[in-house]
Parts: sequence; C-alpha cells; structure tokens
Amino acid sequence: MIAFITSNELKFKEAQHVLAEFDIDIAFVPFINKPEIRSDKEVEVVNKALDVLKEVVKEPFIVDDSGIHITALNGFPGTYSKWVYEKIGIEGVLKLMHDVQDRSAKFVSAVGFCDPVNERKVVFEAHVDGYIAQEMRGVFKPKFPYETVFIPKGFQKTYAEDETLKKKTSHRKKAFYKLALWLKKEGY
Ligand code: ITT
Repeated sequence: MIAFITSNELKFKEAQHVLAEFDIDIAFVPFINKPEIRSDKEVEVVNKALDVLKEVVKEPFIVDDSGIHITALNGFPGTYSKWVYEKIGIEGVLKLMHDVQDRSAKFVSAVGFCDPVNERKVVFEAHVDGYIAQEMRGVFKPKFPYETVFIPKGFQKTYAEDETLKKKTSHRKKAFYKLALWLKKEGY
C-alpha cells in the first residue's frame, strides 16, 4: 500500500481512479500543509516536499503539486493557485481576464513518489491545454474551484460541467498514468 499525502481528498479520488486500473492501492493520508517551497515550477515544489517528508515518513508515499497557468497572465497563478483562490476567488481571476482576448491556459500536475526504505524517488509532470471560460460554469467544488472556468482544448464545456471530460483529459490523470507505468515496471 502506498500513502498519498495530501489535504485534498479530490486529488486522492482522481489518483485512486487511475491507479486502480493498474491494481495499485493507495491510502489517503490527510496532511494539512505539505512542505511547499516558493517556486513557479510544480516539479521543484514536489521534489522538495519529497525530500522533507522522506525524513519522517516510513512507508512509500506520493505527493502532488498542481496549478493553473494562464498565458495572458504570464503563467499566473500557477503554483500559487490555491493561495490566489483564497485571496481573490475565481471571480477575482476572471476580473483580471476582463477584455483579455487570449483565453488560453493549462493545468499542470507534478506527481512525486518516494520509497524511504531504498531512497527511490521519481517525479512525473503532465499538463492539459485549454481555455478560461468567460464566467464560472458547472458544479462548484471548493477544493477544485478552477474546474468551473477551465475548458479543455477541443471541447466546449468546463470540467465542472462535465466530469467525464476531466477523467479523459486531465493533467492529473496523465501524470498518474506515467507514475503507474513506472510503479509497475519497478514491481510496486
Ligand atoms: P495538497 O495538500 O496536496 O497540496 P492542495 O489542494 O493544497 O493539496 P496544491 O497545493 O497543489 O494542492 O494547490 C493546487 C490548487 O490548484 C488547488 O487547491 C486548486 O485550487 C487548484 N487545482 C489543482 N488541480 C486542480 C484541478 O484538477 N481542478 C481544479 N483546480 C485544481
């Protein structure tokens, strides 16, 4: 059993869904604030979190760092997505996008795994391209607020309007898929 250390149970459910296809079991290990350095790269945040946590966690574990990067805002809010949501909400982000023609954006997810026993460590990153909608649409989830404004490329609906779209295309699905292939290859 591999521990998924996160404060976000929705991340856990998405990961569990992907890993179950590979017969990989994970356990939800709630952790209020995973150690997070200031960096605009998810991979760097995850790498550091693995290094800090491996000193205290005794079993194989996973962490995820993710965010939404808006092209017209030079990648903002990126790794600061949670903080920005807490400060200005999705309404605030949409205000920054008022009259902005280029609505392109991407969701990025970095997923790290560490086995503290043999010091094995690996990080995979993936993204999904898309657009920021003009207004919030669909079911609002406080842990995944940006789902209401993200439309994956090639589709018309936001992730919050059609959850099957997220299952098919998401950044997290792709990152966990890469991790699952690696875990299987390594015999986990
Ligand atoms: P951890 O405890 O695992 O860190 P977290 O929710 O704090 O959980 P992050 O620090 O990685 O996660 O912050 C990412 C934020 O970006 C998250 O709180 C959401 O606001 C947003 N986000 C990330 N992935 C998302 C997704 O798939 N759908 C919608 N919003 C997402």
